Amino acid sequence: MRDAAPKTIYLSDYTPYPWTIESVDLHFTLDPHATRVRSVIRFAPNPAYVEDPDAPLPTMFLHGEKVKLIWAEIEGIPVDATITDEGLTTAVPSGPFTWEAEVEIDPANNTALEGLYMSNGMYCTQCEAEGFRKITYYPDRPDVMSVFTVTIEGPHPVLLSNGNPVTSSKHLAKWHDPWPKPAYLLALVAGELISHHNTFTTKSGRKVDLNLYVRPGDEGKCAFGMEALKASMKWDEEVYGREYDLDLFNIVAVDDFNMGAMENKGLNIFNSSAVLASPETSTDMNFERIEAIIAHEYFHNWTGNRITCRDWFQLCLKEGLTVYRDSQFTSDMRSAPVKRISDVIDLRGRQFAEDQGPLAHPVRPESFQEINNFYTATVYEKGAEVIGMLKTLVGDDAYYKAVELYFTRHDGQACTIEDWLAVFEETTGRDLTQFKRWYSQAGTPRLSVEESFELDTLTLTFTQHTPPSAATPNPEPQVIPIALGLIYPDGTEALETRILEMTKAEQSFRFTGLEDQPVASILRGFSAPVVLTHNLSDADRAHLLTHDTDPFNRWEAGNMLGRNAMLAMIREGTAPDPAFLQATKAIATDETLDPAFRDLMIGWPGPSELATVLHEAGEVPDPEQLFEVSEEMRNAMAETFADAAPEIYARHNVTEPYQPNAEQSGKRALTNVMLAFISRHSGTATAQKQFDNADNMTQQISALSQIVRHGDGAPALAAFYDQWKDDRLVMDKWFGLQVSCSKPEEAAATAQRLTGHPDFNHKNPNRFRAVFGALAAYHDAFHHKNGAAYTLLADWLIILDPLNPQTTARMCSAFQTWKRYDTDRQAKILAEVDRILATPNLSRDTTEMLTRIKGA
Ligand code: B3K
Ligand code: ZN
Repeated sequence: MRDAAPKTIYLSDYTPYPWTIESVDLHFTLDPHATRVRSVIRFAPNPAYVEDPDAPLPTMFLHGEKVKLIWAEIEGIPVDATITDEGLTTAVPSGPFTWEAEVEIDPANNTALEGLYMSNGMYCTQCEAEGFRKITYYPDRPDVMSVFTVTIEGPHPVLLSNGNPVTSSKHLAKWHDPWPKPAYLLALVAGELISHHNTFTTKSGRKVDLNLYVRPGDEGKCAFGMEALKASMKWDEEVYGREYDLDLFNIVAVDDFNMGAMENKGLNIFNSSAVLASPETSTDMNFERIEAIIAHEYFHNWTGNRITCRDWFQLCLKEGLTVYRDSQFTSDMRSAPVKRISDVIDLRGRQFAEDQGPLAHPVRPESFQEINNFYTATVYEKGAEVIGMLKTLVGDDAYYKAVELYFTRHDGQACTIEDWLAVFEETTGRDLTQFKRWYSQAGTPRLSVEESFELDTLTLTFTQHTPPSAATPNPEPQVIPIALGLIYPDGTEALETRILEMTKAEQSFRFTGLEDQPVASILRGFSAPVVLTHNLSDADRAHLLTHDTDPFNRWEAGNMLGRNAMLAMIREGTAPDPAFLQATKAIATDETLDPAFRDLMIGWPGPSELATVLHEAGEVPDPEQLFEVSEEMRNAMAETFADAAPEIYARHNVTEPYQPNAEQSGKRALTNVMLAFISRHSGTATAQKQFDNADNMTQQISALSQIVRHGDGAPALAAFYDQWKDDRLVMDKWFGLQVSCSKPEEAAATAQRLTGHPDFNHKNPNRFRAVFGALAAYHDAFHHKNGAAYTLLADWLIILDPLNPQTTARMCSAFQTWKRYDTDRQAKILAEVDRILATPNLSRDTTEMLTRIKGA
């Protein structure tokens, strides 16, 4: 229900909870529509809150939503409570006391997928951020940590909760988690599940049982996830000295899930798309994502669970750090440059767009209405960039020393960003006051550089400026670590990477003793999340493209050449730049380079990134024109690669048994780009052959997309459907592909047609996102001037909101870039936003998102 006046919560209002909780006992008696939850909770006055232990305590408030109270007692005496939609208030004794209660909940009708709900006959939970209050009455806030014992009664063969099993008999299981935790980490699973089992021995010799629980039929998709888990456990011991702390680690795959996965203590719950993998059904990208998510959730055991957040404003404390840790892991397991480049592409695509629009907020927001709306690219990805900058500034040794101090000092606590920064200040003696602006200021800093060279001295003068936003009207200069190298005209290195620490609005750095004027390679490794303006000539960029020793900046030089080529086509109507085409071909055919890196080097900015760049420059992007120039570039590339593409394709086509490793997936990525050129230039015979012979999803689906784009897609789509109709994860791909391979003017109609398909189920977030995520991500289609995609998405958001506010609200971000476009498109988007906002009883989640998107 929409509140009459939605409440805004402020970071500055934080106060500790008046009680601590010594222990929590929960007893679940499962029933689809009438699950009973009995709770026994031991409260004691919190010394951090009450100055005078004899002073009367305030009345107690417990969160509780959509729970039916059957009875409640304090110290055995029935409670006289005031109950609202948000919780319960009652008088309590002044000393320690025991609360006992029984409530009833309805998991089968819980379509929001928050709290206890059912998915394909199986019970599961999702409690972060504020879902526990839909299970029972409780102080549902992360700074209230306690030891939980959970008993589950139900007719299911598998009954799971956090921690270690205490007793288990037919239809009853008791679990105890010795580690104090906030309620958001509680988990329960019950169902007919099959375990894929393995073990891991920790560095101190503790043998840990590992289980991956899946639905019958999915047993063949567990091996990769299990290996990824073991690799993560080993990596965290080796790199961060973190050992696992229970005898058991369980992962459960669930089909209906609002996000990727959840780090519940000892019982991670995963969207099946984020854990189930097999060569036949998963692409290389799926494998890489699964490995990263398994690592991410596992790493939360220390960064999130053992040390959690004091309040939800501190979300980046666990998420930024854990994303940073999982990116380190992927870099170590695969190719570090490829990982860095992909992360930056993603950051620019999602986080920079967020910062550029009405949803801009600091890494640590200062207010919210619905915390689920703040699981954003800014909190996660920019939050990780901030950790990376800190490490760059203090150096590797100091970084690991500070993190070690953080682990020892704060184990078992609910912490803040201040606690995190303090360990760095103490370890290094640095004052991080200014650095902290990265947490408190919204917006992407613009960094520009002027160069002057005299005799043997190069002077670089940097200026920084962050555009004001509603969240941060008066941004101040940030600490920017600028990784710099210098390359002489003959291609040799004049200066190895060094870190310039910029703290002022304008700052100069001098480099003397140079033999010749070098080309500056600035922001190596993308050392700070800023927009850099460096007016290099195309010749200098080509020089860096060939000679830079930093792989990121090598890629960036090519990326900027591509961007300039695209901008010239847009602004001046020129043909695709032959120099860019040839430089791309030279890299793609350079057999000394890693195929994965070559694959990345063949790219050029897509329509969405170009729209960001044009908006930044004060121009209005025209989606139709962006589509046309992108097509023109693809045609020119296909022509340029007319001879090379079949050669590269033949040379790198992987025929050995499928392995999801970096080496093979790099080759498949490269050959699939070549397949796109071949199909565009010479038709789909090669693609059809690849489609017919493929023994893995990467090759099958990339061939299918070429056939749909450039040939007669219907028979191949039908064959694919027949082959995979019983595999829901592959069917998600089938749905998504048809939208993204449609012509821009037809994609909305395709999506609409697909919503009528018997296999479309809007209640399943994966299927909903397969269709509408694909539509929203397809720039030229989503923003087609006919406005059909805006209307269709709005229609379906109105349908989904009463069922699943979280997924609805998240999808609303498709509208966040509305201000970039012409007045006609703006009006069309705003009309849809208003239409959704006018829906009676719109959720708090969606209301907040759309109100912010519209702006003041
Ligand atoms: N911590 C969870 C995200 C919970 C989202 C709640 N809306 C997964 C993760 O970041 O690891
Ligand atoms: Zn996380």
